[in-house]
Amino acid sequence: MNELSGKLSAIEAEASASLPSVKSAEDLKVFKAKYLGRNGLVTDLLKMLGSLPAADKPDAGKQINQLKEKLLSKIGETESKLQSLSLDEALKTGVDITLPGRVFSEPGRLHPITQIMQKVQEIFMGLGFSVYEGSEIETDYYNFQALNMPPDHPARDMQDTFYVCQTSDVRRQTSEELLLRTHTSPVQIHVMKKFKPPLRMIVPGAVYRRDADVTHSPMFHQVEGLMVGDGITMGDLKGVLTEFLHQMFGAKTNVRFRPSFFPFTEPSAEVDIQCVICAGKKTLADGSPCRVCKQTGWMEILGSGMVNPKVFENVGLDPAKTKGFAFGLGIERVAMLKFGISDIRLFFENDLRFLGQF
Ligand code: FA5
Repeated sequence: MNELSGKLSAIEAEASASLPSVKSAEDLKVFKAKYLGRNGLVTDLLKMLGSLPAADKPDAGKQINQLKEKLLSKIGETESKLQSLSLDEALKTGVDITLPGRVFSEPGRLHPITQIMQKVQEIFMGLGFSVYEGSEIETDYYNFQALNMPPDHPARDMQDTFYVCQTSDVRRQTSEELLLRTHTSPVQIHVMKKFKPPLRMIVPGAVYRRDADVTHSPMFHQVEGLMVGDGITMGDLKGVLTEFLHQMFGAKTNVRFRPSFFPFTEPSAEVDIQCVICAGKKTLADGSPCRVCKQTGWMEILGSGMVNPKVFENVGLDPAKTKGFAFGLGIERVAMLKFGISDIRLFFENDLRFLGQF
């Protein structure tokens, strides 16, 4: 037993003497292995326990384990010291703790179509227009008939329609076609049936048509406009729409009104602004033809006209006394021109590299 006590004291003294030379994690690993590793000095003593007389075993085991505990505690202390030293060292040699933390998620933002929709509403609200909303599923009556497009009217072909189903009203013994609205104009009818003039309103919303190419999408957004009251003329229509387009695209933007046809307005005009992709030159800088304006130098942006007297009759207003103008604006077209986008499909592909630019 005396011999064991001597050995333990010698090991402890040697370990205490060599600890100050432990300067790194690697040194500490070597130190630990020397005393407590599989063939370490303390481990060897524990292995020898079995060969001692039974009476000596408990005391010997106790002494060896006490030394083991002491060494483990010294190793733990040294480990924490080394960690704080290495942090101090790193701070001295170039870690800038004032740098902001790493940002792992990009902030969200509004879709470009939503941004343009909001801007359009802001401009018209500034001109005294109120905002109304309508249903995306409509009856044939509101989408076509009340707007002066009876079932066999050829103008229906201009808006190739997605039909939903037939609805039947058992009490009245009628059935009616339901469809995805092809334009926001049916909301004009709902509003004029419900509220008396004077009216100054816009209707933003999604509309649907069987249409698909670089400037046409099967689902797109329109903003309908309606101004009804005493003595409203085509001059008011031109004034309001020109003011809107100048606020949207800049005061110097060229705007043109072209005679057109819509069954629900008479006379009617389509409104174009100069193509911003080719700046009205019809070809791009590399000489290739401008696909967006189809080499016309202009881009159609909205349809408009004086409300057809037949529409006033359909909503129970006297066409002799009531005058007004209406318009329908394509939001994707405005966004394409405003941001210089040549393919409408980019808005709906949800590619974050594209959307992140707005
Ligand atoms: C209409 O939808 C009429 N309701 C507009 C109107 C309202 C005229 C009130 C007179 C009075 P049009 O089919 O031209 O008209 O469509 C209006 C605008 O929607 C177009 O100028 C165009 O900018 C946009 N547009 C039409 N079809 C598509 C499509 N498939 N994809 C994207 N934009 C479209």
